[in-house]
Amino acid sequence: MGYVDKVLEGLKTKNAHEPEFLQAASEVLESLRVVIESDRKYEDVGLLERIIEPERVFIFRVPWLDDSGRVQVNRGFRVQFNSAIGPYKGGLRFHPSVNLSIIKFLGFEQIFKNSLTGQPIGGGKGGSDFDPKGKSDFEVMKFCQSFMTELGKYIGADTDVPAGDIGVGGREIGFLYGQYKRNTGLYEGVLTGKGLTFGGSLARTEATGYGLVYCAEEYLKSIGDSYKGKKVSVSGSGNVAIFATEKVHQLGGKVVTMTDSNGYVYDEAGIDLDLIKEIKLVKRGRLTDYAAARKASKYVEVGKGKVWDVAVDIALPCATQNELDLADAKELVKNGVKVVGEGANMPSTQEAADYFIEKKIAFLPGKASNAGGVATSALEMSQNSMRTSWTFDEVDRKLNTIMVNIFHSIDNAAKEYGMAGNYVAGANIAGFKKVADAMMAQGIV
Ligand code: NDP
Ligand code: 2IT
Repeated sequence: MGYVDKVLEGLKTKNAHEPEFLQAASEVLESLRVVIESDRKYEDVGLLERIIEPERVFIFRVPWLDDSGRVQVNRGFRVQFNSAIGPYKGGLRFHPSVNLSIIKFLGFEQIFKNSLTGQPIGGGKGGSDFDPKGKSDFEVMKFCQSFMTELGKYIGADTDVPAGDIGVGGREIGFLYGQYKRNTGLYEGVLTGKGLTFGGSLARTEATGYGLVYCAEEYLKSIGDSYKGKKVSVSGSGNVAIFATEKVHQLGGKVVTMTDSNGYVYDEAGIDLDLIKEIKLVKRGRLTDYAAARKASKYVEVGKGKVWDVAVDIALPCATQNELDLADAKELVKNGVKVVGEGANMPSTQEAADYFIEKKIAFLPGKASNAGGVATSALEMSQNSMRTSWTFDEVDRKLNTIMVNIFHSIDNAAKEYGMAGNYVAGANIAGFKKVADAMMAQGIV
């Protein structure tokens, strides 16, 4: 049995109860086969066994008082996965579905994503099964304070720097930052995605969505094409979805869909961004509110059809893991999709991703195409360390350059290993090599 198969077998036995982590780790190991099996040096130092094991995992109790004075208890997580190339870096997710498997899959993906950005950041992720939906601002604050009182023991500007993810935006980062400062007395860049008045970077809010669109734009340029006149579907209606839509519109394309966990809207004239921002970012409302305000749009409830049934040139899944399965991929391809760019983390199932690649669709995997968010977080860390702040245009230009470089590094890695156009393999290989080199140079740790 080859080295990769041996490690895969151990992975499955040890993590049988962690399906999302198994999915993410198996995909990476499978596509590293060509690299690993051509050189014994990785096996000699047990590199794969080490890279699939987090350096450290924290699981903790988060007690807080709700508005009626009742005690609520949630579970908190932080996975410090890999610090070979820099301090742990990765978001916090607050969603009722959060468990160890989901945080480990996200932390594992983050190692390779962060490596692809070209910046000195290791991989980590955290979060809680707390659901911010339907909670008052005070409840969210009390939860965040309790969460940080525990998490704060394990993080720091030079050790582990969390940020946002699903359910964690500017409001939550503000509360978390306030409590960290209060508990430690340190005014340091321990979180990214901070408010602009206390160390946040311009363009961090927009960065993941913009970066996704820049990455796909570079692919389009490579075939002499652009967004002009393209019809685009977006899923999700949160941070990533909104700013991906904004950038597509700026570049001449038209986004016609958005989703939330209750359904999707189809707006033939193009999503009205001012309206969606007002509903989602200000009122914390639902897409049903959008449909009610835009009579010309169509609303389809969950269970009565999927957003991937809509015929488009480009699809940008920006909601959550495994939201696009093989049947959806077949429908998209049948209807003529040419590019699929993942804004979310692992939104396509393995079967869907394989199908896109088989059908020669330009499939840009999340760990490359959504790396603009964390890359701009690293730019925020740099600005904090230098005690300076760059203009929006400066940060946006750097983000654009990073995404262009990411596209070419995954494209080149795929070509180098005889898999031209397979950006999944390209991203895994290019991301892995830098981390593996650093781990080997640092000895068996
Ligand atoms: P938000 O919380 O801002 O938005 C999430 C959106 O996805 C909402 O519209 C939400 O709908 C929908 N959604 C979430 N979970 C589910 C679910 N289980 N089923 C159906 N819909 C769901 O999060 P972000 O926009 O920040 O994150 C979206 C994705 O992008 C995630 O996969 C995240 O990991 C990834 N990502 C985020 C980055 C960032 O910088 N924020 C960076 C890189 C990747 P509803 O309101 O109904 O829950
Ligand atoms: O998945 C991701 O890359 C994020 N949620 C952003 C992480 C970060 O540290 O900015």
